[in-house]
Amino acid sequence: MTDRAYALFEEQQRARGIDVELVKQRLKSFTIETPSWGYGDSGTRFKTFQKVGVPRNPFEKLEDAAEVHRLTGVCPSVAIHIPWDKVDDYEQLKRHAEQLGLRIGAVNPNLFQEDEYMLGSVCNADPAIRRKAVDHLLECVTIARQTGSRELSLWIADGTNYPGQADFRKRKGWLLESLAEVYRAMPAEMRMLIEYKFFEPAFYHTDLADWGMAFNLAQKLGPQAQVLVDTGHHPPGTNVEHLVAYLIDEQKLGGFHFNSRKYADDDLIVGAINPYELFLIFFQIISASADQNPQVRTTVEKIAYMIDQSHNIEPKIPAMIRSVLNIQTQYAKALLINLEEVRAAQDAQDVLAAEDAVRKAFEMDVGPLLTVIREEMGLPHDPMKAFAESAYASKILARGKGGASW
Ligand code: LRH
Ligand code: MN
Ligand code: MN
Repeated sequence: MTDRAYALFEEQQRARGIDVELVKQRLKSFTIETPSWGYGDSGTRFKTFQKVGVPRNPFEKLEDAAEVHRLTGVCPSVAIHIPWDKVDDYEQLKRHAEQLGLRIGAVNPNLFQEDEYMLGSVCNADPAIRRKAVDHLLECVTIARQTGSRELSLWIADGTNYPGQADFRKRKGWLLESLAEVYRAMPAEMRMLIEYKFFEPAFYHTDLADWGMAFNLAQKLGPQAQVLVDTGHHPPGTNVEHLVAYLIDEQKLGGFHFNSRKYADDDLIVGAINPYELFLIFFQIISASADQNPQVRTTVEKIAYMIDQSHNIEPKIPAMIRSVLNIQTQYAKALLINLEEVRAAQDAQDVLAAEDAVRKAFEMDVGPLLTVIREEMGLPHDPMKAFAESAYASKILARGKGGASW
């Protein structure tokens, strides 16, 4: 059945002028980073449900991530969050990752869980608290060096709850001053990815509220600083694919935190709520990967695709596998857009033909293509089923309840 379905798929795509071999190659080399915190117990402000089999420490989180990589073949790196993944010896953590066929991905500092940060971290009016925050960021640069990580991924939770509570412009200055010190400490091959969010935990203003502010900051810091787009961090209605295209064109898109949102920063499984948005993001990326400007092409090549989800009610490893498969599905669909057809319709200013050239790829069934790719990569056809039947799924039950939160 698969063979026949794939043969038909290939024939149809060739007839549409799609280079199927190239599509397959691109899918095989498309990698997705999973977050250590997505394997731990996480919750809402109302409740964190404790699950059986959750990893008890950063080493076990890596083991779970390795299982996701073993079954999907495309998740060779894992993002860490400090201090959630604090260990005595980071070189040992690096070696553990390597032994599992993984590497440490982005290092995420945490400036939102200490009492002192209640009124801000790098934007706090108190210089001693700003110093503490910058020292933590510098510590994370060191951890990135020790673990072989190439990205320092920053989210600044600073903001205020009431008008007049603090001086916006002073805080803007402290933010730049603090990040500039960290930027100067980074080795040449390290990137600083700057993430923004429009609200939460503060509800009146957030110091780094949107992509424009992150972009401005990255411009001021220099070429090693880029913007990170977390798909859940925008007000409803935001045209995320547009800002993605804009940032790529400015060579300032550094990476993604993928997840789904219905309302705000819901952190649900990517592709579960609005798969068309994800598909349209990939359309912009794929379209820019054929840009005439080599710097735009290099920007696209370096995009870090990361998942950032908190699995509150879902079993953690299957939730991560589902997320990876959803991303792959939308990427595969976007690779089936005939860019020449889109261009011709745009040149002819034929609105309906242009929309059709994009949408019809979304409506195609890429199941047979993904099955064949998995077969060629020596992977299970159905990674979800393979995990459910795996020895690993039963083995981790011995960990019991009370694993690591985050
Ligand atoms: C903030 C955020 C950021 C954090 C992560 C746990 O909402 O998206 O990336 O590091 O969640
Ligand atoms: Mn995020
Ligand atoms: Mn978030």
